Amino acid sequence: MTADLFSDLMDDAAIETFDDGVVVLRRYALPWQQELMSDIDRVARQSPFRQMRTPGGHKMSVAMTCCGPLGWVTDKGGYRYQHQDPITRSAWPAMPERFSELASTAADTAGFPGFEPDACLVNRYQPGAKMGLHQDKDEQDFAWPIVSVSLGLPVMFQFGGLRRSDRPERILLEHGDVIVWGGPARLRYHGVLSLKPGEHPVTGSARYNLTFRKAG
Ligand code: MD3
Ligand code: FE
Repeated sequence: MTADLFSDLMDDAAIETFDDGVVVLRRYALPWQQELMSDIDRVARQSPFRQMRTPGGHKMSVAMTCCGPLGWVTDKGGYRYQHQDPITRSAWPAMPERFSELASTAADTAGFPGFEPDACLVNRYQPGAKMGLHQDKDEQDFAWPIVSVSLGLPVMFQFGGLRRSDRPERILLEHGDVIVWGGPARLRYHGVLSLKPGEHPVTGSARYNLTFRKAG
């Protein structure tokens, strides 16, 4: 992509501050959608998508894989980041350059310069897959934001407060949306409602979500 085309596309991208610490870059990832999809394929050929079990023994409906130096895992030993993929018993796949570039550019745009993620969690939702309300708190330093990239079928996202009992707001996450979750938003409860069946030209019957983290 040329620099001119990039500026033209970015002029059209809408930047909204949705809540304290939440910067929404609607459609921001569209220029990279094909490359992102082939990078996801490459990552998943090395470390396959798998449905992990929670410490309580429930199989998650979302299938996950990771790339970068650290990957997030859950099993009966708990939730944690580690350098090895428990399936391949090797290092996670390297973070594709386009991934880290997109994440740090988005974070910079949102007011978090110097963001260099060391973990990218790749979530794959098939129809019916969902993620209950939770906080992301397995990372070392909550001063760094989390950057999320949505690809494929739209899903209703739930954005709660700092207590599980706070009633969540609903936001539709759509193909290409990039959201930077920092500051006071970083520890808010959030989740994803069940994916409705559909067909997307880029991802078929699935939705993918990339979350970039500075975990270590
Ligand atoms: C708000 N993923 O992987 S992305 C997760 O769509 C996760 O797959 C969802 O929650 C998904 O942990 C939501 C949006 C998101 C990600 C991380 C957050 C919102 C967040 C961390 C703090 C606050
Ligand atoms: Fe989360």
